[in-house]
Amino acid sequence: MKITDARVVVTSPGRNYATLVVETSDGLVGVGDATLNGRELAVATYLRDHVCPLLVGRDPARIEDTWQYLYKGAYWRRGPVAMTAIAAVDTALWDIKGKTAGLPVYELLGGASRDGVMVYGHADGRDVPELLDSVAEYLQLGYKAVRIQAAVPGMAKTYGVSTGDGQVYEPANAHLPEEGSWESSTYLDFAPTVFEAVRERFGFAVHLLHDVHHRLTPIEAARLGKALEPYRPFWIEDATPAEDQSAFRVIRAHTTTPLAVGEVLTSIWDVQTLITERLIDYVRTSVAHTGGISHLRKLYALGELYGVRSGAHGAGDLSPVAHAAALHLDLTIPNFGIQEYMGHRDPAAEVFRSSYTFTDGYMHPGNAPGLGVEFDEAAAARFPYQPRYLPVNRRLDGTVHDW
Ligand code: CS2
Ligand code: MG
Repeated sequence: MKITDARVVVTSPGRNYATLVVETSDGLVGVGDATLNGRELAVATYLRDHVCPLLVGRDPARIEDTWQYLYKGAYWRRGPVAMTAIAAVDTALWDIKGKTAGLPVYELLGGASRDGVMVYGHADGRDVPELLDSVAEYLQLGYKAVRIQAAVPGMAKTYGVSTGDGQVYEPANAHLPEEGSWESSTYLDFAPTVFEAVRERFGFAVHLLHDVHHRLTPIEAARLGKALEPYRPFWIEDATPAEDQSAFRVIRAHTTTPLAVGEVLTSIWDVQTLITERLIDYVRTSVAHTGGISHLRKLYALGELYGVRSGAHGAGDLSPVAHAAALHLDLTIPNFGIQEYMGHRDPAAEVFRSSYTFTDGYMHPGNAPGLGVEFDEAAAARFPYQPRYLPVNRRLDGTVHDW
């Protein structure tokens, strides 16, 4: 069997997605998510101009060889654009391999290690009462774990708080980057009160997660971790910018609150210190941005050696193809922790027809051969790309800050 065509489809059903479609001489089609929020066209170009021409004629069954060929053959290593492009190819080839074998991808990865994948949803509120109502909705749906984000009093906008349009929160919603404002001291005083209110209303049975979104200094993050200990968070995420791996030594020295990091990191080398020094408890790298199934399973295997569990990124800007691939991996690895599941804005389901299921707080990828996601190119053509950027954040004095 040979690859006969490889093409990138950029579409915008509810938000922009880039999808790689790989066709073979046996008539099989594999898909991979190539979406990088706010930089979708960069990955599309990397694939169209520098990768797809190299795929035609290759044996799609040689997944690892293709991964090494694309990674080492580029000479320039790592980074979100290249690793998202390689991830799209890798995922599409695993999809094809599953279809060739007539098996769901998880069976090719060693079979199920659990019956379902525990997921967490995104509860949010423009104030604490609205957040409490949002948490109640997720518990009603059967979620065992909920991320909690509330608007910080006095801040014009806060990350993670939807506008209340009833759709999945999408931060890349402007033709040019919107500018946000931020003050850590206000947030540091407010965050513990949010946890206190949620625990008071719902008790300790529900897992509570929180995303700091890269905004604190290491010692501020240590202070937050310590302040939240009485409320037993499942994790605080991205407490300080992830690329400063040694900064987590400072946080670790002050608090037992579990730490999750990794959604902006894109290779095993970028988390090597975090994992081998046990500086984190959950690694958030995603199948869509970390070189695909082949590379992420190696990263998880490293984590297994050091007691670090998976907590994969699963925001709405990772397409249903990426979510399906994540669930196949999540179902099999021994050190699974939790999977983010934000869902997707309408009308994404008109373009991506997925077979994964949600039941009482757990998900399953389904047993369709391959990934179990059908990509409808005719439907995709109805939703042309729209230039969209993530916000840029500034401190109150105007200094650019982490968003
Ligand atoms: C967030 C993401 O889900 C999360 O943990 O950090 O929603 C992130 O803001 C987006 O993926 C950025 O595109
Ligand atoms: Mg995050």
